[in-house]
Amino acid sequence: MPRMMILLGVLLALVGGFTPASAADATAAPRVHVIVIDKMAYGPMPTGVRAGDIIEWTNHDILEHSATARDGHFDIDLKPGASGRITAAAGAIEFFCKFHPTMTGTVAVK
Ligand SMILES: [Cu+2]
Repeated sequence: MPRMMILLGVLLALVGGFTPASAADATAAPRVHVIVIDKMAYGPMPTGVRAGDIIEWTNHDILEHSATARDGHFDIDLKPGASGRITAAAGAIEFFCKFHPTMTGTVAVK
């Protein structure tokens, strides 16, 4: 009986060990967070963004816009229907539209 308990303990440890590992792998895979631009505005800011994830801007408007970093790290021109991507680094990503500077957004990246 004690042997059985040990075996059971080992099995549980293995299962317990594998479950978090696979869950960690799933969350570690880069995810794509889309910010839709429409009617002269950036759509809702994505939440839960992690370093290494992709942030994508998609322009659904009839005007050209941009996703331009405040710190100059990126400057993506987005003609109507166009998309552009960056890989997120940890911190606050602040951006605006260089054609319409009242359009602004900030994404928090962990
Ligand atoms: Cu714009």
